[in-house]
Amino acid sequence: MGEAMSVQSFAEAGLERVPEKYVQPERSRPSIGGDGRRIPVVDLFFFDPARSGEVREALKRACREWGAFQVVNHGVPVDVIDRVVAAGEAFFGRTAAERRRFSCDPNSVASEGYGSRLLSADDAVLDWRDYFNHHTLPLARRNPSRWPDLAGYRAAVAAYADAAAALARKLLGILSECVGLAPSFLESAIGRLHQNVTVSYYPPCPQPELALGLQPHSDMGALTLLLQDDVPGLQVLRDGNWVLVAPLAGAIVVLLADQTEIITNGEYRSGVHRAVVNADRPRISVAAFHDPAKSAEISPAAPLLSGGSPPRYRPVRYGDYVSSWYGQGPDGRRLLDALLL
Ligand SMILES: O=C(O)CCC(=O)C(=O)O
Repeated sequence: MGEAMSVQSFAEAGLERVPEKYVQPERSRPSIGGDGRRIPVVDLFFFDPARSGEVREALKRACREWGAFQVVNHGVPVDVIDRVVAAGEAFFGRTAAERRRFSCDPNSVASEGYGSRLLSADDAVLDWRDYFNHHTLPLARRNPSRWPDLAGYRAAVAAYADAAAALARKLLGILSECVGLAPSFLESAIGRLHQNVTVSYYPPCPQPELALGLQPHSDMGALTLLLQDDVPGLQVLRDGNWVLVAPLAGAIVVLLADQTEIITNGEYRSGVHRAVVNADRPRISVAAFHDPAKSAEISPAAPLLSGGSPPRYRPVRYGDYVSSWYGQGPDGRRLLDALLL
């Protein structure tokens, strides 16, 4: 992994203090926040057409107010979820030498494989997290021979990637309708769906009050589906308060990402989130990011614009947006705000 040590190897060495590179400035340190609110849990009723009215109402509210919600009865089989989480546990349960066989290229952003350090800036505070990033869609990007050769691992990641993409497509269809667009609008605006599946591993942290598992950010692409195990850690920002997303067995967290906010001209918000860590138990999450092609030109949907509703965001080529995200990194502001008109 280049010069970077994995966070897991610090944790396994029994460090009593967090190394300086992982200490957040005071203003960014985690708080046991929250104002009693909880992110919405939306029952999708397995997409039963007889329940579509109430599902749409609940989704619309969640997308406008939070940009983040959990879904249940979503149609992704429990064993597909359990197997991908177990695959992550199996990989991070291997020795450091075995994990390092799959190290990603530390000099190329979002490269495939095992890594720890996301940002290129030398002065960035580091996240208390290791990860394994898989390229899963389009299928031409999917090469399971680059993934760990543990029993069942590759099949588990591929099965989850396919199920997550099917759910993401269904959600994009309903979310289009909820904002008054044709069901195919969001997916067509995104173009060929690109998907990465990232398993994050947050080792126990000796000083969890000083570090973050993942710094605050909104996701760059269109829509993220996130699985978390039973260890709490994900927090979503709402009106200046960090709200913990309590793990709910079998549920999937949906995070709207920046391009969806642009296309819906701000009708929907992208969800700002972060991960906090704890001193006692490792935590695993599995994020399936659904993104536009780098060549896609993203702009507010024409049917949503009128004299009284002018565009609120400048158009952007998705590849340029990604480059500036990695160039700048999460710094407490949303990159998206730079496109506001
Ligand atoms: O682990 C989590 O709960 C958050 C993961 C996440 O935000 C990400 O992978 O971008």
